Amino acid sequence: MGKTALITGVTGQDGSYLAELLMAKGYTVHGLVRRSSSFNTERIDHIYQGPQDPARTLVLHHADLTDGVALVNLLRETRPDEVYNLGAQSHVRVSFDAPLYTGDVTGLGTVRLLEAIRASGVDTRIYQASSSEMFGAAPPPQHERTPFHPRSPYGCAKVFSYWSTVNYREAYGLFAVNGILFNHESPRRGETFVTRKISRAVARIRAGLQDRLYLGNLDAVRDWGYAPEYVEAMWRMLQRDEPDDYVVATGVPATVRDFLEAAFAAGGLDWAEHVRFDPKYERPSEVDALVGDATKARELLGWQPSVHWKELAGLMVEADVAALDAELSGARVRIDR
Ligand code: NDP
Ligand code: GDR
Repeated sequence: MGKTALITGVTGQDGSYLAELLMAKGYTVHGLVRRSSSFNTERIDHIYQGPQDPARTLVLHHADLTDGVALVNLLRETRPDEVYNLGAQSHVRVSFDAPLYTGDVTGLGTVRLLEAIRASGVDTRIYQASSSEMFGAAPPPQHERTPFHPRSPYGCAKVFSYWSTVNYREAYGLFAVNGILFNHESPRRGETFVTRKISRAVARIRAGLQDRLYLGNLDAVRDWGYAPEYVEAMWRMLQRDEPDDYVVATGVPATVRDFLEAAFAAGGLDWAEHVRFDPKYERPSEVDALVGDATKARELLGWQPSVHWKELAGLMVEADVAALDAELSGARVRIDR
């Protein structure tokens, strides 16, 4: 019998890559999908199997991280060997506009899930999607022992979730781990995060559908990796003999301006001709520089990234150009990279 996993946030960037990875390893994957008035399963449509398929290995369930009873019921019903908590209000800028909602989903949602594990009595392991945003103002390079100094409601909620995960490990002996992941991107990245906003704009400017791109702070330094490689690290953390916390990062810094320049160059464009500043995209408090030291993940998980920011910019532009070309030529496109 293969293993069973439950993924919250299965419809998101990471959830979709993780579901693919686990299914390829022979897992049956249960995905938590929240109710939406329009379809929100685009990233997993290509691996979806209908409820009538007797051999299906991806099963979707409606629930929500704000609904603790639904989480208990879901745990009892699916009895997973592994739980991956990727669900979150994950947009940092939006968290300033919706701080309570962000705290509820991104912070308390984790405790609801941890309590659901306890209440259901299911013997399982849990991965918590912690973030480099927890380091916030702490200077780089950041590693597992760097003190947290979050700079947004999102970062604060993630710190709460981080410590709750550690606390359930210490208090109840739960196999609970934190992956402290630095920014990771892909052609499936949400369209309002800066890398994807840029790669989509390059494709649209080339096609004559858009002329200007409005951005905020171009000086921020980030450590951008490739999402499919990062979900592999999540899985490896749950295969260890002991639960622990790990930084996952490339260690290679770049500014938003660097990424912008590389992406526009990949599309044969000069960014300065098209990009304009809009203060709307600035944050009330910014995280200036995140650069991770993933030595522990390399040594204990044997994990190493191979894709860095410049190559990432190129592959994201290539994917958005191809997707737009196909869309404009009338074909239906599936983002399956
Ligand atoms: P996405 O924003 O792409 O996906 C977030 C997922 O959470 C979506 O499936 C979303 O559903 C779901 N979700 C939102 N609200 C709720 C809710 N109330 N109940 C249940 N599910 C909900 O994020 P990523 O895939 O990029 O990131 C995955 C996780 O990793 C997140 O927790 C994020 O904060 C964290 N993280 C991400 C990093 C990155 O660089 N990508 C770095 C470090 C941490 P829907 O599709 O319906 O919106
Ligand atoms: P981040 O990613 O905040 O690091 O959080 P995002 O891509 O939103 O911002 C990165 C940097 O770019 C600057 N920026 C802009 N950002 C956006 N979104 N839109 C703009 O127009 C723009 N202009 C400049 C930002 O100020 C920032 O400095 C991501 C999310 O995936 C989190 O969930 C995750 O935890 C962290 O990465 C690690």
